[in-house]
This record gives sequence, structure tokens and C-alpha cells, in this order.
Amino acid sequence: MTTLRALSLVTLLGLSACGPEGPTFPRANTTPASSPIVKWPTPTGEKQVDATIRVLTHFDGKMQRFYGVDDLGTSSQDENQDPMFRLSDNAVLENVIIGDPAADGIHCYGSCTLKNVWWERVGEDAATFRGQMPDDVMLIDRGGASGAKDKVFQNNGVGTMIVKDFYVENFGKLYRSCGNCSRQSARTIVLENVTALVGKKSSCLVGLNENYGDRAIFKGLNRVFVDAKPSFPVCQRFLGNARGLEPSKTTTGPDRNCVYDGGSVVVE
Ligand code: DGU
Ligand code: CA
Ligand code: CA
Repeated sequence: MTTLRALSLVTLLGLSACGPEGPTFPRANTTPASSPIVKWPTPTGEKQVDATIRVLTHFDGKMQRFYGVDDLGTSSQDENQDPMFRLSDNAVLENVIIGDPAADGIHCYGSCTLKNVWWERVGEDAATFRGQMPDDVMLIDRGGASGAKDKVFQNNGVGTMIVKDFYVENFGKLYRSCGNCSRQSARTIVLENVTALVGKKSSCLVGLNENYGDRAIFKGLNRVFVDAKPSFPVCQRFLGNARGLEPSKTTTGPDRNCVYDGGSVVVE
């Protein structure tokens, strides 16, 4: 075969003849199905992520799909994976579609904002928050997540998380205040206008440590569709610990640290 023919074959097959960019052919569409309760965004393009993208102040993904390759090319449930994006204190990440594989999603250190971020298939978890000060605020404003085998949002730090105008389906827990981190504190989660489509494997909307004074606050209208699992709890309480042990479950339902009624959470 002549070099020219070999080269054109390589191009035809969509292989990169040289250079580290990898394949240029489109991947299979991994966008979950839209429905009357969610319209998933169509990616405007795709980007491979082979090393954590550091966001010091602001990153606009322009609705491109970012998916992991090399060390980040994993959708395993191993703990201690690296994230696709790492946000510094006060950073903003917006208009991002996280594709599959998604590794450990997004890590935020301090206050941060995730605006219009969509996870097509959550990796180990979608985002982990490590607020540093009690008045740190981690805001998730719009967006959605699908395919979380376990947690979507994991709060391993201190401060308040706000999840607003967010959609979640096919998940384990939407939010969990770390049950066994070495540094425990009273964490607050605010859910506002969240829509959750509960799956058979969903275990609760929010998981709180009752012994550290965690709180869940419900604002606006949160809708929880429980057809697949009518016994699904909105709040699940645990006895957390700071020794890395598996926390034990206690009670479910509303109480003084998880205040909701039929006006703020509609279970349908
Ligand atoms: O100390 O053992 O699963 O961030 C941390 C905990 C554990 C976390 C968590 C996460 O809860 O590793 O993914
Ligand atoms: Ca985890
Ligand atoms: Ca994780």
C-alpha cells in the first residue's frame, strides 16, 4: 500500500494519523431521553478531558459535552478518583454537559456556583463540595443529572448548599451530607423547585446526619415522582461518625431539621 493510500484509509476510519488528539469521529449519542418533565440539552460539540480542568474564577463550556479519557476515562464506583473539573473558592462553572465516562465529576473547594450543568451519566458521584467556612455557599442553579448509582451531590465540607431548578432521574441519593468524614459539622441543604424522578434503586432525596445538626430546607415547589418506589423517603436520617465507619440509618419523614409539607414537596 502506498503511503498516500494508507493515510487516506486512516482518515476514512476517523483515526488520527499523528498527534495526540485521538479519534475525531462522533461518539454514540449518550444524552438521556427527554420527557414531558425534562428537556435534555443537545451538545454543541465534544471535548475529551484527560486531566482535571482547574477553574480558578470562571469557565463557560458553551454547552459542549466533556467526557473523560485516559485516567479520567472511568465510570467505576472507586472512591478517590480525580474529578473532571476542580473549582477554587468562588469559582463559577456554567453551560457544561458532562458526558460518559465522568470519573468523579466536579470538586468545589470553598464557595462555588454550578450553573446549567448537566450530567448525562454520573460517575462515582456528580459533584463533591468541600466548603471551608460555615458561611460558604455552594449553589447549583439549573441543570440535571442521570444515572447516579449512588450519590449525586456529596457535601464533605462545611456550609450551605442550594440546589435550585434542578432535575434528577435514575439516582441513589440526590444529596448526602458526608456520613463519615474526619471533619464533621452541621451542614444545610436547600432544595428549591427540584424535580426528581425516583427509580427502583433510589434510596432517598436527602441524607442527613441527625447527630451533627444537619438541616434540609424546602423552598418553592419540589416535585418527586415515586411511581417506581412509593415508599421513597424525602429525608433519611443517619447517625454519622468521624471515624470512617459506615453510618447507620435512623428515621425518615419530616421533623424539625427537615421541614416540608404538601405545599413544598409534592410526592406524586
Ligand atoms: O471521607 O469516606 O464517598 O466523596 C470520606 C468518606 C466518603 C467519601 C465520599 C465521596 O464518604 O469518599 O465520594
Ligand atoms: Ca463516594
Ligand atoms: Ca466521590
